[in-house]
Amino acid sequence: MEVMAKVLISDPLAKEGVERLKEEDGFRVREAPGLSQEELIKTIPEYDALIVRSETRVTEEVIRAASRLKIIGRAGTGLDNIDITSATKRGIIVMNTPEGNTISAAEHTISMILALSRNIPQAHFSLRSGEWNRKKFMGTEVYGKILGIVGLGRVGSEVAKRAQGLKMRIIAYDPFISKERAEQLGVTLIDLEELLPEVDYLTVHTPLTSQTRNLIGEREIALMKKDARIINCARGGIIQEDALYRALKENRLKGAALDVFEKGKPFDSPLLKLDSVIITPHLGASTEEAQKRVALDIVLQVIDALKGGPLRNVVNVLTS
Ligand code: 9EZ
Repeated sequence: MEVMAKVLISDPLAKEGVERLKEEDGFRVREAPGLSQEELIKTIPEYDALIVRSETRVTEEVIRAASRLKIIGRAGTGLDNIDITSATKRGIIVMNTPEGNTISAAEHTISMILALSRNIPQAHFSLRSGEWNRKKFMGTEVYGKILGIVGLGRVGSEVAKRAQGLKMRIIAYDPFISKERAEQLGVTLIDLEELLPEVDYLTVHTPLTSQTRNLIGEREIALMKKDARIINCARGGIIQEDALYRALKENRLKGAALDVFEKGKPFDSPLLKLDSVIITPHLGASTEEAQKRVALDIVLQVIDALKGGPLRNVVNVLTS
């Protein structure tokens, strides 16, 4: 059969997705992880679709060169590496896979809540260095504690269900969620300013938008209890790092667990030097199951779109 569509996969993609794409009649697939920007610009004119994860930088220059490109598919959620505005101007559809990561993100959040409560990373490295210090790492139970969830969408609601299994009490702030939905989940909806003084743990699960950037800043932290802990496994920048650092430094918060940072990689952040902070390098979606799921999801979405079928999880609004 003649080639109807050429698809470039420019980041490592789980084989479940790649194989499904190669099985598709009339599709020619090239896997080229680690292309330089220059190589990408040179080769992109051949392709009808581009599939990426988080590494490939789909810049304005790439998009300008992409004369046949109809679709950019992101296996995963974050879109920081794609110039959506440029794609939209050229009429290129950008889609992601917001569902496949959900369970992994929720599980990572629960892991962070427990690791923070029991000082697991700190104790691990203490024992490794030859100390046997049981007093220093005295923890707290999560049983009966209040978990505040800001953003009760896909991930936030899965966190709520799991935290209920740990017998935590859950309150949430989300201006876009109905009372009925919250009630269904056994969660009490409450305004942010009323939530903050109540919580023992605060976890955020919103997208990063102009409304959610710095949503938790100096003023909000000041409303919290001094022994409260903060978790961000969602998007860097929802919690203002400066304000968080100052609060931890001055013992106005008990601890923080971060999987995401204001500036991608946090090597210069003073937060890294605080014993009350535990960190992971954006591992929320880094599970075999999530990577298989998002690879297959994006491939099926791109196949449908190229065949003129349904468009799913499009993130840009194309006008005429
Ligand atoms: C904002 C949000 C949730 C929220 C959720 C979604 C665009 N957006 N914003 C503030 N989907 C909680 C607090």
